[in-house]
Amino acid sequence: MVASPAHLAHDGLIEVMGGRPVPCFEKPERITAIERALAEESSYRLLPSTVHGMQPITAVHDSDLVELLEHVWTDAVMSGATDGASPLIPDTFLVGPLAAGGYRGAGTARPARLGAYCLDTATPIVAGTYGAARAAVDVALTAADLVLGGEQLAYALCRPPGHHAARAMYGGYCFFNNAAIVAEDLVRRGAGRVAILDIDYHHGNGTQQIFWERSDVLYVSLHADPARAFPYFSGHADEAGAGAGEGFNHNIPLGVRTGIEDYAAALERACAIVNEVDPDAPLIVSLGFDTFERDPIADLALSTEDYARVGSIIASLSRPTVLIQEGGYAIDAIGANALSFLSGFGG
Ligand code: Q9C
Ligand code: ZN
Repeated sequence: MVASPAHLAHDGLIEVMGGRPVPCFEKPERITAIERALAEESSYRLLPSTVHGMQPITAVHDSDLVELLEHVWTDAVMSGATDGASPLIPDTFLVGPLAAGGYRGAGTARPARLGAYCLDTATPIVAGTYGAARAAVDVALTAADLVLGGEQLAYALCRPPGHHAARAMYGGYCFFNNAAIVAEDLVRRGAGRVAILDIDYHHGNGTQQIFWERSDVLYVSLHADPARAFPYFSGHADEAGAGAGEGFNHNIPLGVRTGIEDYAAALERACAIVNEVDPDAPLIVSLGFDTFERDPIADLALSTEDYARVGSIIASLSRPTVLIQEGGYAIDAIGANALSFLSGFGG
């Protein structure tokens, strides 16, 4: 497993949920809990990340988004847009006719310009956010390096998560799309067919958007039906990709309280799609534990023991695999859930 302590400084204080400020669900303890659980099992090695630079990020994300995230906090402190303690959460969003012609708020002060790039009110920015997001990308790319170097499995303890981040949009607790960045990097290193299997509770709208017109990166996702669940506006079963990418995007929406039997059947379907494409690069798994029965912001019904079955189904693909941590907010169980998944995987 690969981790970086840089995520500890992304401690966002509050998110706005249903009109109310609440303590962030996406907090540092998520990753420290997994690290602690895995450290108790001598079979798992914890490795530091190595620096991979900016190029893999700008290969996926609009440089305006990257530049905005890099400088917005310092700008906000200097201009008084934050008192230095309150996080940045935009209050004015660029939508509809205002967004016509590709206008993205050029000329508007950076803290306000966040509203042209942000999906929701749940993704606060503080002093350590940019550094944490950069480090999460390094963690993911380091795990990919390990698998390319011959490991059958590597687990990237990314935080912040990534799959809601699109080419020019952040949100859903995500800033840079760690899984998409690994996928694109694999293509640039020569892969012809890459597959991303997304088993977070939420649809990975960002990953879908980034590869929507691409036939060289398959995206297959199991998630709560967007008719009831965030991110609401994508993840329906009929979204199949466009142009060359048509047929390389697969969404499998799940009903309320889906348990392991139905979940396993859906996952087998997803795995069959991966096998049809037969990737020539490591499999990328966007791994969320917010499918857990007691997750505080979700409504599926997997138990700790069920994750062993989930791990074993994915392991039966017999492909070198990079696990990229996405969501999972039941802090008291996330370590046990990760251990259960890994034991089922046989890693
Ligand atoms: N009313 C990930 O799991 N808030 N992101 C939902 C619903 C945002 C989840 C609010 C949830 C983001 C990586
Ligand atoms: Zn999620």
